[in-house]
Amino acid sequence: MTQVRTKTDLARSYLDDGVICVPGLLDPESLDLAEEAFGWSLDNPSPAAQRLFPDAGTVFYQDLFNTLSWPHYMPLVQRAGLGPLMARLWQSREVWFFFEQVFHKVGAGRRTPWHQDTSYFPVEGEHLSVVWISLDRVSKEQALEFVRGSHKGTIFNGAAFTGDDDTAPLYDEGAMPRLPDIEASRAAYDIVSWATEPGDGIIFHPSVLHGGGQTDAGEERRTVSLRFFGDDCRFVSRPSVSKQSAVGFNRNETGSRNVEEFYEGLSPGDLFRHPDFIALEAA
Ligand SMILES: O=C(O)CCC(=O)C(=O)O
Repeated sequence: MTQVRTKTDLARSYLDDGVICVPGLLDPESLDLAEEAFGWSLDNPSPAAQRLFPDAGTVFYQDLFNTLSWPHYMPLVQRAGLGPLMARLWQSREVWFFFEQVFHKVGAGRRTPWHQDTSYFPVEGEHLSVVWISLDRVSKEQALEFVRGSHKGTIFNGAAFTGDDDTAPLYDEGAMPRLPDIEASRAAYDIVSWATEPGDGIIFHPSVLHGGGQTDAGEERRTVSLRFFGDDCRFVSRPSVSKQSAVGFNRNETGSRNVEEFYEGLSPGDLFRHPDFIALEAA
């Protein structure tokens, strides 16, 4: 008999594993909206847009937290029902859009270093998700990988995303524990991944360790990664960034708001709120 996963199963898996795959999350119209939004982000880079690992000779591009892009993502978020989906997954009354991130990989590129997104942003809570949507087919070999359940463990120093050592820390040594070398001892970790078709979604807690997702020669991967938060999220302090990171750019020069403006006045332990985060229909 075919096993049908209910919404309750998904919520349980999300809570336990910190990551779930939702085949067919986007219908064809939502997928078109995702393509439009991704195209807008590529055509309108924020000052934080970066070509990562430029010496690799292939394209590994990212941009994020461009507040000018947010209206372009709302039709997708609404059409795909991501607000109500988050509310059901987390049992949260309210859901806010946190920010968008896009990745564009072209050619025989390297893996995304293992990392946790919460190392880069001063927020914690169970009501947090990343919805990762590839506009292109992704094979199991090229899938983004996750360490199941790691969202319940240590929050490590950020990966610096430079050089050959993927555990090289973003913040000063000692500020947070250094990332373990997961690639060097993969068997010691419970690593999960899924092949995806355009329109499938992978939903993960931003504290889950994730990495991988390399592309091969002649291939392109266009990815939209949307972030959401809900009721229980609180502001936490993170070390100040001593090296250039995507968080520290001045976006104002393009008319985008800066990340820091959304944290003004918050002290560690405060509910993570700002009136300019977009509140979504949650039911
Ligand atoms: O798509 C990738 O290679 C990286 C994705 C990622 O790290 C994220 O969405 O947080």
